[in-house]
Amino acid sequence: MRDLSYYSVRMRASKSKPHEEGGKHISGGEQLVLFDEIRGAVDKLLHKSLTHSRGTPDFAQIQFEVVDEPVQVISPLQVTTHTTNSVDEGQLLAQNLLMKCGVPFPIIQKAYLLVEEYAELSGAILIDSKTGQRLDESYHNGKGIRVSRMDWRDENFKKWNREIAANQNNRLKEALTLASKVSMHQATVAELCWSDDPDYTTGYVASKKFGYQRITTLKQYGNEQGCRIFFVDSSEDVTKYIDYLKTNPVLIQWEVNHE
Ligand code: PML
Ligand code: MG
Ligand code: MG
Ligand code: MG
Repeated sequence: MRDLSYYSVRMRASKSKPHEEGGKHISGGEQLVLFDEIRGAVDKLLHKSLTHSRGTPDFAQIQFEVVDEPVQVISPLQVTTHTTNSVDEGQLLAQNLLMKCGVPFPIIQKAYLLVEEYAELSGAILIDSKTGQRLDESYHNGKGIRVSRMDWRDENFKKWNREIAANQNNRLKEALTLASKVSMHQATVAELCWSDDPDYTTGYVASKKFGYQRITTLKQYGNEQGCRIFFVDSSEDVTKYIDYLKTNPVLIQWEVNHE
């Protein structure tokens, strides 16, 4: 009988040393595939790790494991793109969008201080949207939370891309997949993200209510400091929230009800 289980395939690559010994993060990647697709997924992730604008890795790990829980299928967030002409304009817009999502301005200011402090983390920082306190410090030695076990199957993504997104790139696919999984959880108030890749200045503010709001200039070209922050409703159980982010398998599917 054909094995219909899903497998989580993950990659992380770093330079100088492995991440846990303080090496520079180069690249990470997630796939959620069927058994017959594992080889192709490993190949894609290997290619990603070896051809990255943050540098050539000298450490990489690619692993797969079967996923026991049922896979949840969700729609991608709706995407809106704002073309901005400067980092100041982009950042101001990001802050306004965060406030619209219900994050008070003083908390946003606190979050930006943490961004400076933790710009080298490869995982996401969780911040209490009411107090600005960091919530994930006691997990994973404070190295940030890696959202895992999510994907968007190529065929469905290509269809969405053709009909909705006008030729977007793989980065949008990966970021929108992650943001859609994250914003699904009721503890997420909003996510703020921009890339740590020096050649990519687009980032976004995402939330269930306002969707995936892309902003084309959130940093200067050439800058390697990235940001991924989840503003969290801390009246929810944070340990369970982190478990959801790390372990609940999610597939994105456009037009879930029409296929
Ligand atoms: C990343 O590079 O990991 C984050 C990219 C965020 C923006 C992707 C996009 O919408 O183009
Ligand atoms: Mg993928
Ligand atoms: Mg990156
Ligand atoms: Mg779980």
